[in-house]
Amino acid sequence: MSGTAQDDFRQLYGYPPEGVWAAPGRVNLIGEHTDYNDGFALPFALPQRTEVAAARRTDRILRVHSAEVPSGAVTLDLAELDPERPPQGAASWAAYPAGVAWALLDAGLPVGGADLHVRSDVPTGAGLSSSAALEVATALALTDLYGIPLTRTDLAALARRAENAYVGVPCGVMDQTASACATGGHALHLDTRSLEQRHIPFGCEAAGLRLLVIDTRVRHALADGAYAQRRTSCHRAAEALGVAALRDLPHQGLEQALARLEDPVVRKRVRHVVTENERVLRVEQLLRAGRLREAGPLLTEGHASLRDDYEVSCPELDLAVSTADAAGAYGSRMTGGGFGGSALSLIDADAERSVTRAVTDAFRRAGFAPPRITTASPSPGAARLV
Ligand code: GAF
Repeated sequence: MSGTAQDDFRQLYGYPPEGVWAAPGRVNLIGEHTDYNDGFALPFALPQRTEVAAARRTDRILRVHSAEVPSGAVTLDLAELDPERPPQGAASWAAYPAGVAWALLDAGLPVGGADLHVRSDVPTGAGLSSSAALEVATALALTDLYGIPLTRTDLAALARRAENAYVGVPCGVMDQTASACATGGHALHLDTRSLEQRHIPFGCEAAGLRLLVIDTRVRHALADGAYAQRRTSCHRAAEALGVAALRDLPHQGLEQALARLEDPVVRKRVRHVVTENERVLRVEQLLRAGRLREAGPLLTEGHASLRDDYEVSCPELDLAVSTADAAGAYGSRMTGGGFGGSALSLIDADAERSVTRAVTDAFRRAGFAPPRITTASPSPGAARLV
């Protein structure tokens, strides 16, 4: 299959889809591991996206097929969707669309059967939110098909619920919100407590800048315990400090708060979250003032905090960041959950080739697999295409 999502749907199911919906992956400019602490994040949508061609069925069957998975369509009965028994093995990818259908039904929304065909150019496991793109595109398709009016913010919350409760990944709401709500040419300032959003103009190209996305090709899996551990230790620290969430610790009183924590590791985790929230606010101000280059050092500072205090980086991410910075980037950092995945780097437009070469050479010298380096510009969020 190599036509459009519409053509592929028709070929696969023998009739045309009713529409095609798309949702992008994201890069988080700054604000990492803050979203499950009620904090701030500043993601933007990637041009890479997941498309879902879909049509209603008259029964209660959900058939899902992915161009990226060779093992064929997965057929599920809506009445039997059970978070205790998500699809397994070769069909495990189907837990994302199935989880969305389950979350809609669990919220009492009148979704029925559907045939879905998925195709995507968002790299998986690269820290660029391929899961959220699939969830949000599916949620948009099903709610549109069945005339269910949801705000984008509610759609994102529902997609996150699918991931938490059905897929079993304890993520925050940043990725789904970026995919559902971002707008082209803007970064999305997200307050993950109030869910308030501000669209901040982020015109790199007009400023003569580029954002490199350096996929280290070290694959991460958020379901692995380390993400959940970080989350738990943040929640315990908030409890010990008598606040609802680490978001409530003011940056100014940080040292006093840290002094009240016995465990030096927990102290580091808390320091990351509190300083990262502050960095988001400072980067937002710089973006608003059109002082994009000055945001660079805050990106690199954020990386150091993720590496040393939050301990979610890896040698490949550290090498990408230090090499890009040494080759003239204004600043660089890992993006997403970490333990692999991608870094981003803010560079002058005319430094694209030299920084790309420097990072590629450094990876070769270190014996790492070649990184995949692309540029990203802030792109539109989810939409119906056809
Ligand atoms: C992953 C999660 F899915 C997000 O919710 C967020 O916590 C991020 O890691 C770290 O900032 O992408």
